[in-house]
Amino acid sequence: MTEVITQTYSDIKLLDKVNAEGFPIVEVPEYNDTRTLKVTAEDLTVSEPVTPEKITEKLKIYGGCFVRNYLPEDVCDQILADVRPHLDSFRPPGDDEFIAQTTKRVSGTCVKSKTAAEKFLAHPLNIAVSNKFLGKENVFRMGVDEVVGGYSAAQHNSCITFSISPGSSNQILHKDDITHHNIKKHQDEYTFGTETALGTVLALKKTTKENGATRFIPGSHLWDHYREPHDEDVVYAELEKGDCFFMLASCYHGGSANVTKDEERIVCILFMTQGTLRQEENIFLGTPIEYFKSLSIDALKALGLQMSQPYCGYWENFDPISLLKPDDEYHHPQFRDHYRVAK
Ligand SMILES: O=C(O)CCC(=O)C(=O)O
Ligand SMILES: [Fe+2]
Repeated sequence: MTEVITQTYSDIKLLDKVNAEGFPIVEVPEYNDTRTLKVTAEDLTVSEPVTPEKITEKLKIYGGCFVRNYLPEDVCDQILADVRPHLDSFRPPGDDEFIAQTTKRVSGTCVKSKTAAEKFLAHPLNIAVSNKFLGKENVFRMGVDEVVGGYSAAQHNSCITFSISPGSSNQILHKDDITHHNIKKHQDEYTFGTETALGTVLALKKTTKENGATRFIPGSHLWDHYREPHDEDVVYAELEKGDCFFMLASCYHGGSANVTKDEERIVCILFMTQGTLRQEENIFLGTPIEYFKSLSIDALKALGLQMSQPYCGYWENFDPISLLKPDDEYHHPQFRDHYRVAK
């Protein structure tokens, strides 16, 4: 059967060469954009009193924004106490260049910690800013004489607690909206409606450049899809416990090397997404897991229980089918193809 792909954006040129490791070498389209934003942490910090409008303004310009004293320290301590047993029993999801083996990731933090759900996810600033970037309001004709309005609020996308241990190296710079195949063209000014996710990074302990603070490239939310990210353009999201860093998912970022002897770098990263990025029917709530285990892999794939490449729809860091069908021959890579860009 021929595969039909209805939406695609891969205008790369195969050069008919492979490198020493066997990866095909490609040329990517020119992007002709060299803008860099040289900013300090102060430029990225909102003043008191913090309002959704002030955060929105910073995000439009820089793609990132610091909010100091976002949550009280005892709330952070409670979230950490709730996830600590899960960090202790963490199982790395296998060989993956993107997910370092020295980093522990506790996914589903908002179901493992009620405090995370009530205080971090439901934080009024998170809700207001997420709705500004991800909420949708539209009117629809219903028949001949009626027009109705509908509002789709932003919703939880993921909430992962990341622990980076001493000895870890820099995570590759990436955008988290690759999970939604969000393709952006160069923008001179930020355009609302181009975002599929918005993140908040909460420090559960003091986070420094030395112990692995998330680094990000200010302004990269306005870049062309193919522009390359360089480490010399990053700003480190250094945070005191309880501080928060807001970030659009279309910004390049990554966890960083932990060069300390004995400090754990621990943050909780929540992403919100558009309310419409889900299935119309919620068939998962209340359906016994045995039902899904009884289905064929083909039926499970069509129900959406196979992850969408890359990294969308995992359960506990694994593809749900590998958990539902542990005895079957099944492997679903995160990337269908892997190339090296010609230099
Ligand atoms: O650990 C961090 O600071 C960032 C992790 C991250 O961006 C990711 O795994 O997607
Ligand atoms: Fe990320």
